Amino acid sequence: EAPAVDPVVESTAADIAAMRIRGAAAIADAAAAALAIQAERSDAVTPGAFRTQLRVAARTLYETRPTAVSLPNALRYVLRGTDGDSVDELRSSTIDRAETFREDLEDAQTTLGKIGSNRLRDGDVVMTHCHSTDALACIEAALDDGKRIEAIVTETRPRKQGHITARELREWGVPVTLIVDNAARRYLDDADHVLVGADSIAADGGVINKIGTSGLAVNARERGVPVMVAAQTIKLHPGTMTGHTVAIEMRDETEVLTSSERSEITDLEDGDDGFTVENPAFDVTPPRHVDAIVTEHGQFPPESVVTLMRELFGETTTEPWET
Ligand code: RUB
Repeated sequence: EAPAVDPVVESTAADIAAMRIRGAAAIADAAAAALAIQAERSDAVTPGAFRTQLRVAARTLYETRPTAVSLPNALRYVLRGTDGDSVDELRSSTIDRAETFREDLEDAQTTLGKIGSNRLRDGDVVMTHCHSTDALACIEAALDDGKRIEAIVTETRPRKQGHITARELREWGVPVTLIVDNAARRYLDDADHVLVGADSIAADGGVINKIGTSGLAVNARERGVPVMVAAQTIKLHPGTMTGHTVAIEMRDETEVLTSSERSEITDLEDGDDGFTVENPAFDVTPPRHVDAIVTEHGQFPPESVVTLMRELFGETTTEPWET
């Protein structure tokens, strides 16, 4: 008999897959919260059944989106810390662990924001891409220090997360110029920084973030504009220390073109083998195009994040939801 996964776990997984919950930090936070609800409402009568339910719930959440490592990092943190000889003990330790994770996530972002804000001077213009809560935390801390900041915000096709960034910045009173992604190079002349977040950071310092980040970083380097990546350590990808690469999520073509747009291009009834739409959600920016990775433990040149990863992760073993 299949173990009961709580409906909240199912709906959280569906929300992550459909991007109603999106952005690496928000995904991790929602996954931890869902595990706590699974624990709270579990009908398991034995510790073994409880653990099995929790593992199945974790796997359901894990299988939603492949690129942001904050998701498996969150699941691992909660599952590895769950401890007890009875269902009640397991229940309360899971809930505590999830709560600690969520509090740490918020604290890390606040600390990171203060550290990152040191790179921003009064009057600076910051170009952003996509919507990153870690990146916005740096701007918020700079504003709290009384610095005046302006922003150039890329629209971020195809899902237009730039609109979320623009709205948040406007709520803080930051003057915003919204541009299409293809205008970024032209507007880099007006920018003092490129500031983005990350879904994963690889051991070699490669930054996996919203599609278009790597091109923006190359252009910024050519224009002499420093590229700053705001990423709390939950974005560090432990598997890359042993040579694994980060899977880039490919999303549905309907995000790129409607069915009527498709039929204007090709109207073959049985489909057209010669026409394909590709929609990668993320890309990899090589470390040489990144000036600094800002974490809650300080700022690092990308090539040195591996040292931090060794300190934080040590040896990695099998995943708790794979047993
Ligand atoms: C979101 C994205 C963000 C990172 C960091 O992509 O690329 O830059 O997730 O966000 P999507 P945060 O919209 O496809 O999820 O700093 O909030 O974790």
